[in-house]
Amino acid sequence: TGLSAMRRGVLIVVEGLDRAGKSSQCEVLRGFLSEQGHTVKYIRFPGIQLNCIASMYHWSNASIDRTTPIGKLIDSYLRGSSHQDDHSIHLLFSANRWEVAKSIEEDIASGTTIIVDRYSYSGVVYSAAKANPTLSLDWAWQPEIGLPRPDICLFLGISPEEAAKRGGFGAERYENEAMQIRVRELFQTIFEKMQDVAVIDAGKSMGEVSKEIRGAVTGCISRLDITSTLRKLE
Ligand code: Z5A
Ligand code: MG
Repeated sequence: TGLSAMRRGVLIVVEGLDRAGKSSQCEVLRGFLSEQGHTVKYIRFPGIQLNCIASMYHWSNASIDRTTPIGKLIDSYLRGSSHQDDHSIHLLFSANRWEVAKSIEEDIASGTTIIVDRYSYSGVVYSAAKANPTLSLDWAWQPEIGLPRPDICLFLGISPEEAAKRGGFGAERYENEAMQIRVRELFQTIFEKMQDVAVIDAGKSMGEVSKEIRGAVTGCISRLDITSTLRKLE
């Protein structure tokens, strides 16, 4: 009836270590949820934002592979083509989320489920892993406060040995062993304190990992109060 509450979308974040299979699993999850009848969008941080950003910038569907101006700065930093102060690049990563925060909220409210590939948790962990004395986890979290809070965060954990089997380090700035060791420890630190996180053993086969993710997401959706509004990070 017209009185029945509209079903809001679900905000699902996929986080984890390098080469844990986040992007691959986002794609599988997107297929699964679509088959279940959900309207689903995929977005990733940093960089290429599909649809939501494209419409904000009045891009046609043909040009959705463009990045935002901030996305481009981040991309050039990660590839090593430009230098940024640690704090400055941190704030740009955060700004990259803020520039789509509103459209995420609108999509969720109007019934679209969004799968997000990396989010604020990568944001604070990679910055704090630089061991810059004036860039603590606490400092790094501040600009994230007020962003849409995920209904569930899937954390894909993988051992260094399993990750190595999936190819060596790439050429990007953070793809080195010292950085990855600190990233691993810091993810552990923040997830121990966090609510609504499902820790997934991503060292298993694609099929096994997808199955665990489906279980966690299905559980989250069944518990979700569909008349509620999206919460905010605090
Ligand atoms: N960063 C930051 O500093 N601050 C921020 O706020 C944010 C990010 C948001 C770029 O991220 C960098 O940005 C990242 C953090 C920093 N730095 N690092 N390092 P990105 O998300 O663009 O990174 P990526 O290029 O997507 O790599 P990735 O995330 O590490 O990969 P993945 O998405 O987890 O994995 P995948 O691409 O799905 O799979 C990797 C390979 O493994 C591929 O060949 C798959 O076929 C294979 N694979 C996947 N799953 C399996 C299983 N189960 N078995 C066997 N093989 C598998
Ligand atoms: Mg990825």
